[in-house]
Amino acid sequence: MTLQIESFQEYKKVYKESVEKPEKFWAAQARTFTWMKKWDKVLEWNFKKPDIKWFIGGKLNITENCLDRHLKSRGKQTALIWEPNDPSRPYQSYTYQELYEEVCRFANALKSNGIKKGDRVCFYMPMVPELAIGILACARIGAIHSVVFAGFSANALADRIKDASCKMVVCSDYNSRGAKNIPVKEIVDEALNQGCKSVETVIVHKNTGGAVKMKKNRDKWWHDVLKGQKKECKPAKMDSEDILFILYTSGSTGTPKGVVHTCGGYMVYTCFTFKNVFQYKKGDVYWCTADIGWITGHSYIVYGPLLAGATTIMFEGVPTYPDPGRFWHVCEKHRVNQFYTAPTAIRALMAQGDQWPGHYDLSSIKVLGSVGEPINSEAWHWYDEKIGKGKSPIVDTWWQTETGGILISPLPGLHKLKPCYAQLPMPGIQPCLVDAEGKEIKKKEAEGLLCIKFPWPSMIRTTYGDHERCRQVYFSTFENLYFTGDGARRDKDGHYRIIGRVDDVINVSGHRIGTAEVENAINEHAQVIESAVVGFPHDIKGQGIYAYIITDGPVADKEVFKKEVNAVVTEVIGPIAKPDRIQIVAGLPKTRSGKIMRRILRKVAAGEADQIGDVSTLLNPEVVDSLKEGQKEAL
Ligand code: 7RM
Repeated sequence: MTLQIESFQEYKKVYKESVEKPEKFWAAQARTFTWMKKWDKVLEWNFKKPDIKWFIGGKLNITENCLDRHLKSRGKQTALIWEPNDPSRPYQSYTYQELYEEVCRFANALKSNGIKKGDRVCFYMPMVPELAIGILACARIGAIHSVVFAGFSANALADRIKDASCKMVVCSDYNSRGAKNIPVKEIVDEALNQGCKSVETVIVHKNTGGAVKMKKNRDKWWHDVLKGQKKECKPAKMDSEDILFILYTSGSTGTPKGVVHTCGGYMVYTCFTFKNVFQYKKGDVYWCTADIGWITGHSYIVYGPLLAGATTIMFEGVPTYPDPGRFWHVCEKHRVNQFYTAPTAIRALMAQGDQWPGHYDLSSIKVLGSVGEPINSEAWHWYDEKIGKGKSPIVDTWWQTETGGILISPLPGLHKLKPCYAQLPMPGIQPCLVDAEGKEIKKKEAEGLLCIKFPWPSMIRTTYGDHERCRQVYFSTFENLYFTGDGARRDKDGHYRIIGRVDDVINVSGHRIGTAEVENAINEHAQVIESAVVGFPHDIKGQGIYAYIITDGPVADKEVFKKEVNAVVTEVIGPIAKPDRIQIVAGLPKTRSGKIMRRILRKVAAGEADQIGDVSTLLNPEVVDSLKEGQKEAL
């Protein structure tokens, strides 16, 4: 098993070693896994190209490490607990032996349906056990999974299927989330009608049992393809640098990009960080409330916990259904020891009152985690007092889709906590702050752009089908550094506090949304001439979406217009990208070279127009006053 650090002293020692001799450090971690063939060389890297390779020449299968490896020692231990949306339905659980068998059966079904090593399989599913089984089955046979969050629209799904040329889509009939029933299969059909020529087969998991149309020779039921499949499936021999999965994420420009993670490094890093950040001990029950549609679900519901032989919970529902006590009810019911969620959920539940956690026995909780966005002080303290009862350390974990695993986080019980700080780098992680020119700020106490100087095993390798984009977005801003897109502050003890994105990415309820994507969607509305989207502070969501829109004439009914804009955004991207506020404007502040001055738009949206300062260099300084006026009546 990978190293579990047990004291702050040890952390300091291990960190020092990991930075002085990274290859030795990571080789020692990697050695604790099952390899079909040992690697020849630990690391080769070049941030210019970029070209990053870990455990070169090594052969492995991540599922052999998630499943087979545990069968002897914990075959009867629960691997996965599934808690359904409807609390009156029974929960399900799978032992390691059972999960192993289910994964093998579906892996065989994939093979029977023409899926081979290297093929891309898209998953568009709710949080049901079959989603975890499905992606592990892909990994078992060397197929590449691309999970698309089931809240995205048919349009967004089609774009992602096409970008990765997926050969198969796995979905469910319907998705029940809270009181809603979402016709998942119908959305898939709509997406596939948009020219997804690569898709040969659609496998449909019967979730709610509602009626769906099945297309002949293309659509098959999950339970049918499993018929007669063997409970054993030889794991494919994968190279360390073969692709494990693609996961799409938003950036400041253009369409979402497919972040690529590879087998060897991702395995070593997610297991190592899971064990250390959550201080997981044998027998503990761990729950991460994320959706597998995001990286947090990939790394810390499925791979990290299973690699570490943990018991991991998968939750189908939402925090407020049937009432705002649901999370705490689940914690009590399964005696959860580590609980990992997002600040937006904490704020939403905090707003419902202290009585909800008060109804439940939360004494099993040992560690609390936060991820996805900066956690504000009020939420941190509520989480600490009302959920952790002042005795469960909070780990504020900072990382990204691109980093594959947690890079900066306190280690619970080891580090002295500093509220709202992600604190210190994990072993092997070398963060730095740079100024706008890319010069490293050596002074300890500083604020700057967060970069990473040295590779770590689970870092992004490329953006699928477009390596140049990967270079340009992450490795070209500053020479020889990985640029995170985040700004951060560092205190005199070297602890980091993440401030947030410095690019045109908005973090809405912990979800990354590119302003350009939302603008493109809004511009699809027939009456829209131009739009500009910025983030603004939002009490629950962290950031909300604020859209400035120029229309081709007066808008007759503003409420109808707002509904139409929301509808078009929902259609192009999905409901998560709907603007919270819309301001119809006559013009946008522009520089003489025609660039929109987003800084001004952000200030107006935040109601801080008094801080705008000098606007005389603008091409059209007169619009600023009318923007300020209009903000008060924004829809
Ligand atoms: C894991 C995940 C990444 C962006 C990242 C940050 C923000 C994530 C924290 C955070 C402050 C944190 N992946 N972010 N964690 N900001 N404190 N603990 O969220 O790719 O979807 O988003 O999220 O801006 O760049 S992600």
